Amino acid sequence: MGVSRNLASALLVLATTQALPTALAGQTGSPQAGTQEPANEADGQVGNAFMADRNGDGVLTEDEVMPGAFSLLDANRDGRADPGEVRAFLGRGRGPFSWVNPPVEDRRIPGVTHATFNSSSMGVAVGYNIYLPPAYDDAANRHTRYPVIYYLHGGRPGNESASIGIAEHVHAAIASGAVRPVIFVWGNGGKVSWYDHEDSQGESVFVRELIPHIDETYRTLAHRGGRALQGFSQGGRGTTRIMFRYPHLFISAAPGGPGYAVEKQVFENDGVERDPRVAGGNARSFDFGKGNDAYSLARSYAEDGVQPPLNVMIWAGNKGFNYEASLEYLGYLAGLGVPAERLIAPGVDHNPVWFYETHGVDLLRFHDRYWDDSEPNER
Ligand SMILES: [Ca+2]
Ligand SMILES: [Ca+2]
Repeated sequence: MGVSRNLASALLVLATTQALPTALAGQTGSPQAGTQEPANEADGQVGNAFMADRNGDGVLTEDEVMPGAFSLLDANRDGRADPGEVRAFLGRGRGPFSWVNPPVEDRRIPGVTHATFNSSSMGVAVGYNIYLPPAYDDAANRHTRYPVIYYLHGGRPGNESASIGIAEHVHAAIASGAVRPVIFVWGNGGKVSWYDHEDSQGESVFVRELIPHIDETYRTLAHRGGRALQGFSQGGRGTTRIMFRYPHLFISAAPGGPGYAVEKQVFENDGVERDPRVAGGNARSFDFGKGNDAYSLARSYAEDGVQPPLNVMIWAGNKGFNYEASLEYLGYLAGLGVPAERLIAPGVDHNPVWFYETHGVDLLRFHDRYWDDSEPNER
């Protein structure tokens, strides 16, 4: 019925546009979220959400809301979203956009530090989170340099703490010796997340300012052979655009659960994205300019014949709502002659933390295979 469908659509908008994907699996959402909201308003929103409870059993199930992303709502993944989980879901990811979002107090993760740098192009401070491997500060390692993986969060607007929860899985993989110690960085993609649009230069600030800042501030392998890119959902779209536009910057790149259906739409609309997740007359358009989409940029990359080629892997849960579009895009890359691996998590939906729980080591091993220490450092 219409109400349920509208609500499911509304929840999906929240999940996919408000930096929520990781927030709902025990991760950090927007630090402003939830806590300042009047209880009666929250109650009202929970009540509205439960209009989707078609069978009236007091819990929401996947068939009632959010196919392909239900784990974002059902935080303990027992197949039932109870009022507490729905309240937590609705309470996250709101508040105005900010370039600086430290993790909220109770979501801080050992080994992760929040910091800022000053964006010279925008004239504002921009936040990031950074994980340094356990022995980074040991005197014996004072001359050791480490590879860096950059992680592009999902959702809009940007929030560098949105996916901070995967840090514990990164740390576990390093501590167990499954992969070589790396530095892991979470950036803030700006208002439109990882794209340049009007006064929010998410892509350019990441490429031209954050990466140089990290290379200047930490003991990185400051060259292509020591730099990898990864991102999820909206950040998977961003990863794809950035890796194909700047293939000389990264040795490996791994877009996760990317919204390739939207990228295809942008491709077919000469660079204009009309956000299909917002119903009615409120759909917002973004004009990125012709050629600024994952399809056009892949074709340009293929035509340029970049050598050595970028190492690409697309990762996704096969229950995620972007899964089919990811398969279609893999087919498109194959048609272009662009090699790309795939890492598919069976039974996992649109949730990067869940993916990391089951396949994070494999994802990190993908990057681990390609590190190349032989190039000179640029800084
Ligand atoms: Ca129900
Ligand atoms: Ca539950």
